[in-house]
Amino acid sequence: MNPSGTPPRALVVVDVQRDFCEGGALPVPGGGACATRISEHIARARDGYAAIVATQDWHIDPGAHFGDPPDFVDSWPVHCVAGSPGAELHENLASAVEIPGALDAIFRKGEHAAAYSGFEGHDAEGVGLGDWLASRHVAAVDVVGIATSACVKATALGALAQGLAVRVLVDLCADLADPPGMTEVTLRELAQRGVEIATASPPRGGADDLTAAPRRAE
Ligand code: VGL
Repeated sequence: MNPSGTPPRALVVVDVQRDFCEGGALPVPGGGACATRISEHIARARDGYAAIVATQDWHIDPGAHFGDPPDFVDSWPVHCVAGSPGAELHENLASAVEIPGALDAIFRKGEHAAAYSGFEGHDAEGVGLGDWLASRHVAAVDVVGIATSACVKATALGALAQGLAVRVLVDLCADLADPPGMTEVTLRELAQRGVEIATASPPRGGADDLTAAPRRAE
């Protein structure tokens, strides 16, 4: 617990990389705007987090994860090649993470096989995300980023498996466009499995879907 009595919470920013945004190799609609909203959230809410970390897809030779042709389920176009411009964090996020101390660590994953969950990643010293958070007594995480139905979902489930309390802030996520309706199915599944679906900004109301219903994350 921290002095305010709430468990230490980390923000986990998943795969906000140029290849997953407009103009990239595997673009997700709204990826660039998602990066901007995450930057704004970091600027506004940084003091409320015990740590802020990011993950990066970082492929060297991920085998069947790269498909020719890809099926967009288990195989994908070549993306996030280690060290390439497309693997860099998106520039709309970079404006926030360049603030000294804004980002506490980066966890890279997927060098030699598909790795959707950030909990399969490791920092520059080889420490995994789960151990890193545990050593800082983090008990809860907010998961945001790209793509909701792929790496955000896997990272949220990975966090649950670590025994963490998990929120997904849906207004700070972007999802693959196909198949239509996938985001809602994903959010329902996550909610059923114990993930809190919330928003960083106050919901505007009106719609009756999951994305309008969640409470604001304090
Ligand atoms: C992702 C598809 C393939 C993601 C990564 O970051 O969500 N999606 N590789």
